Amino acid sequence: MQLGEAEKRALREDGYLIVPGLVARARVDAALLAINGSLGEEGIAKDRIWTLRAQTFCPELVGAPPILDLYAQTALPALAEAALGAGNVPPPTTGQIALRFPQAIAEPRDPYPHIDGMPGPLNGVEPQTLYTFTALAAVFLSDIPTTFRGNFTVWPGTHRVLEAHFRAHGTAELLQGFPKVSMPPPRQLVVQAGDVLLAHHALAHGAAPNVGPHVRYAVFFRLAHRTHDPRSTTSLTDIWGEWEGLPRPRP
Ligand SMILES: O=C(O)CCC(=O)C(=O)O
Repeated sequence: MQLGEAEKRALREDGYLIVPGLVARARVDAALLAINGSLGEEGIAKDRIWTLRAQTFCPELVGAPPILDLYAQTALPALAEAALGAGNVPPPTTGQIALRFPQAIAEPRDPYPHIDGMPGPLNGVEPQTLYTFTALAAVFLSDIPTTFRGNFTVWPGTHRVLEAHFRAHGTAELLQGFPKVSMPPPRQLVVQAGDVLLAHHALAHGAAPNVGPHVRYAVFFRLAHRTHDPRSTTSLTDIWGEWEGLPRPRP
């Protein structure tokens, strides 16, 4: 697979790309069957709901074929390698099952931004450490036709804003929270089941509240270039170093 100029531009400038319909309906349904089957069998422990939300629902499924096949048996590896370079993307061994349940909120607001791997009380990242990777890939399992339906929400271009900030101030601030930088308006992504997102790890994002009638289903894969060290912050201060499929922007 080759990225077209518009796709390269979207990744470079906005920090993300959506590929409509990359995953076939049968694979979406196989994943939904596994997830809904697990919810029916295992239920959700009420006292763990915020941890499951921060980490993954249905933890027993994260390495199971219906989840991993959303990556391995689709064109996602080809897409990832088109962006990060051929042979550079070890297949993920787990996929995060991200469900966003409906909430009765009268005046829903945009979510707060974050980048993954900042330490938090529930997300499994140890205090005083950062966990970095290269690219976030999402497979959407639900149609999200409008805003405030648990939409994956991005702040376009913030991977570049953050790179400039981290170059000037270092990355240690991330141990305390998301840096105060100038942010563009958020964009709640409207997608269909089977659409795929590929985003830079340093792109600010969040999950919008879901005030619709249906659960929002998605699976996230965290992809690291084969040379990536998850404890290194180089990929935050040199955001294109691991994206070998994209020409480096001119300084
Ligand atoms: O569920 C979503 O749409 C966003 C999830 C998220 O922000 C994350 O897992 O880091």
